[in-house]
Amino acid sequence: MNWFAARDYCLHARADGSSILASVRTGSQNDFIRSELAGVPGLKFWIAANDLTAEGAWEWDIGTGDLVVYSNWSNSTDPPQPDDGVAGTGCGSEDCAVMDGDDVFFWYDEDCEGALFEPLCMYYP
Ligand SMILES: [Ca+2]
Ligand SMILES: [Ca+2]
Repeated sequence: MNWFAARDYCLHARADGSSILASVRTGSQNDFIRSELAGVPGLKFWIAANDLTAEGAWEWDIGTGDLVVYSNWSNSTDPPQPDDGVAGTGCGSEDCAVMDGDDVFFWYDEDCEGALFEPLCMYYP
């Protein structure tokens, strides 16, 4: 599903509304998720980070100003992420973040509407 569908999916994943598309705010949270996802290499998972409101201003939900402070973008590709798709097909911007199982779950920006990945939901009590 695309990022918008993943966001909606997670919002409705629990009847009591206690679920959202995952935000990853600390290195320890990131490490925990990476260890949990280690069994499914090759898949990509949408997380909540996006720069839909203003290019380059990454936030944890659209238009909230809840800015991404901790991040774990991939440096192993040329150019480093996020690249807004500059090195890709050139057919659109990349404004939503995935944890990429092809690169040990480093973060990449991808096309929010055109790219189809798995939702990574976060539950809280
Ligand atoms: Ca972007
Ligand atoms: Ca990218």
